[in-house]
Amino acid sequence: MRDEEILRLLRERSSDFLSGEEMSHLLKVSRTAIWKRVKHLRTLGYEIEASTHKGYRLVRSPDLLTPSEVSPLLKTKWIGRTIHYFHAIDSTNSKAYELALAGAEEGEVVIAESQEKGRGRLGRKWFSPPFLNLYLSVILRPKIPPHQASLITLMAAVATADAVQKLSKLSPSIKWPNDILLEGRKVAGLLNEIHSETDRIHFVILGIGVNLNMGARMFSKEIREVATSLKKEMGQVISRKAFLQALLLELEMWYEIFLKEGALPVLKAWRDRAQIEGRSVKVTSLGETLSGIAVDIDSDGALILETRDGEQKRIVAGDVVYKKK
Ligand code: BT5
Repeated sequence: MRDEEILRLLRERSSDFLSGEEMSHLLKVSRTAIWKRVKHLRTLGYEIEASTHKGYRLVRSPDLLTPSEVSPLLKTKWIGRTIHYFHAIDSTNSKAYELALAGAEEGEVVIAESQEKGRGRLGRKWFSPPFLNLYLSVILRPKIPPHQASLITLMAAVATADAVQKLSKLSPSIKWPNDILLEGRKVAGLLNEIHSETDRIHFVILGIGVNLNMGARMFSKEIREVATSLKKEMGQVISRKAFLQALLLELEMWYEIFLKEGALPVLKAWRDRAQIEGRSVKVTSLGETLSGIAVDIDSDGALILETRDGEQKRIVAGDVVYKKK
C-alpha cells in the first residue's frame, strides 16, 4: 500500500470520517497496516484525525510537492503527468539526464524538496535549501537542430516569468540568457543541458530553480545581495503547489507555441520582458570580457553586441552585467 492510495481515499471523503474497516477492505490490507501508514503520514506533516468509532479524516495536507499532492492539481495535458519525486537529491538535472538516457518520455518531471549539489552554469552552485523553493527538471525531446537549443532557454524564461507574474502580480524581467529578476535581483534561474548529435537533439533537460518562500535571512552570504524570493518581494508566503501548477501550464503552453509557430512569438515575448536593446552591458564569454551596447538577440537566441569600435559580435553563451546608464 502506498501513501498515495490512502490519501486518495481520505481526500474522496474529506468532509467525513472513513472507517478503518472500510479502508482495510478497499485497500485489501489489515487495519493495523492502515494505522501504521497514518502514523507515517503524520510524520510527513499530514494532519489526520483518528477516532476509535468513526475512523480517519484528513484535516490538512502539508505543502509538499509529492505526486499525490501535485498531480490532482495539474491542468497540463502532458508535462508533469509523470513526476519523479525526491526529498533530497544531488541535482534534479542530473537525475533527469540519467532518466532521459534510460528512455524517459517527453514531459516527465523530476522534483526535489532540496538539492545537495544544485547546479548553475559553468560549474556554479545553485543554493537549494529544503521545503521552501522549487527545484525541477523537465525532459523535452524537441525535433530541432542543436543550434536552436538556446531558444528552449528563452522559451522557458518567458514561461517562468509569466508564472511568477500570474502568482504574484509583480512584473519580472528577464536578463540574458537565463535569469528571471524582480527589482533587479534574481528570483529564478534556468539551466538547460542537451544531449545531441551533429544535426539532431536527443533530449533537452530544462532545469528551473525558483526562490519562493526563502526569507531574507535564509539566503547564503554569497547571494544575499543579488538574489530575492517571491515571499521577500510580496511579503507573504506563496503556495509552492499553486506555483508549480502555474509553471508547468505556462511551460506546456509556450513549448507548444514554439513547436507550432516557431521562434517568433517566443522572441517577441522575451524581448518585451528583457528590454535589452540599447543597454550598456559588460559580457563575459569564454573567458573574454567585452563591453558595449546590446543590440538585440538573433533568431537563435544569441546576443548581438556592438563594441565600442562599432563592431557587431554574436555571443552564444555568457554572463551579462548591466552597466549604469
Ligand atoms: C543558473 O545558473 O541560474 C541556473 C540555475 C538552475 C537551477 C536549477 S534547480 C533545478 C535544476 N537542477 C539543478 O541542479 N539546477 C537546476 P547561473 O546563471 O550560472 O547562476 C548561478 C549563480 O546564481 C550563482 O553563482 C550565484 O551567484 C547565484 N545563485 C545561486 N543560488 C541562487 C539562488 N537560489 N537564487 C538566486 N541566485 C542564486
